[in-house]
Amino acid sequence: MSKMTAKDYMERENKYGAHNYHPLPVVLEKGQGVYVWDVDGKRYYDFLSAYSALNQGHCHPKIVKAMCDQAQVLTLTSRAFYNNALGEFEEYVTKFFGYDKVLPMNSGAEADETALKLCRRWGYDVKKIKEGEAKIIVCGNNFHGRTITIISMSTDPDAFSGFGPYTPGFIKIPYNDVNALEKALQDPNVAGLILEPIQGEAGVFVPDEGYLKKSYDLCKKHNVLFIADEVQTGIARTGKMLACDHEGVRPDILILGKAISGGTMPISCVLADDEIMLTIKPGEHGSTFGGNPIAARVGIAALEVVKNEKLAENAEKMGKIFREEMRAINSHMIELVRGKGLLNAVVIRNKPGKTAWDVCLAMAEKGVLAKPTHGNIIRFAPPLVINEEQLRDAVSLIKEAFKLFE
Ligand code: IF1
Repeated sequence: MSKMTAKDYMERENKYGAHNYHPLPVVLEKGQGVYVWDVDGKRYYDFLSAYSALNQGHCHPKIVKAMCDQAQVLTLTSRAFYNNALGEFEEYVTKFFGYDKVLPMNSGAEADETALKLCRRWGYDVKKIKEGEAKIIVCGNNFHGRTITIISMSTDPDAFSGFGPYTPGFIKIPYNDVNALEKALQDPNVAGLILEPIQGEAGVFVPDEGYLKKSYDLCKKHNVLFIADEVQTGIARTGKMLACDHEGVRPDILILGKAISGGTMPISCVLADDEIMLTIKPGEHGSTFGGNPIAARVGIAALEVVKNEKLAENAEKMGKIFREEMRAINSHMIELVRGKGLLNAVVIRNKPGKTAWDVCLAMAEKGVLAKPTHGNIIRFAPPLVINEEQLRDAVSLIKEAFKLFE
């Protein structure tokens, strides 16, 4: 049997796998730290980090060890019984972020759904909204996952078209618009506001300074829960442990996913204080794998790495260098560079044959992996363990790629 080529791998996926993605034509087989290698042995800088799930870098030894050690002993009990690992994670993560309790799930979407259920239940039990009338305010250009209820919140036809009928109970307002929020909050049936502190999928859209704090204060004024989806912006990605930390905002419900596992397995969770968390009673919510022993050990290890390796500080420092270097590129293709910490994006002036996709193909050729969103925006999000030498080397390769279009 001759060695499979990259083309063979891609054709096999195309034949047997659903076509719900359009990947870059790169077939990876190994990852370590900031690097990945394809099946032909070519090395790349990973500047996507699986959409910020790999903040600690590929295959971090401490996290992989925690995973492998626990996998030899006890992988899953379900929540029908206690086990000796979950409580340790629950204590660690609630103290790490400063909340009374945590509800562990698996995917980010599941954590968002959990937050929506908690918000509605709090609305009925605590705010005394009439049963079935609770509303949740969402922001235009949001991305919170792919379930039917979550796409019911979406304003992106690519996300919701052809999947109706939709879940009711959402009020859509423009992002980064405090006046629109104030107006929507006049409705006494509003139970919560859910938003991303920086809109990732929208193309790393950073709201005005003070937007989060003003939104939080308005929610408190109207007895409405402020729910932060930090699945992508959390775990040190934006230069602080949480993106909300940039404005000193403490969400009533905090949603985490992706890098809370260091990109090893699906781990997500929702954090809240007792008044909110205890509105869900035994048997009213759950998941087979939510909070499993491997996830418990991996979650602790992944957060310890973030703290011990000071990844938030590094993201802040490296992000500043990255934006400075990218803004210095004198290319007619670059409209603007924006971001916070190591969550950045470059907006491209697409022209035929000179689109964001073409740039990503050229960067892959040079040894840097990134992918466009919304056609003309390239998101750059390397693992937060990247050092200055690696960052500057990657930037020089990115510059070479842009030069090809001059
Ligand atoms: C895809 C996007 C990013 C998220 C926020 C919840 C979730 C996500 C803020 C759901 C997930 C992923 C999903 C993945 C690509 C990626 C993505 F382009 F889709 F929108 F990152 F921007 N909240 N984002 O970003 O978490 O259920 O995936 O674990 O669906 O293509 P999940």
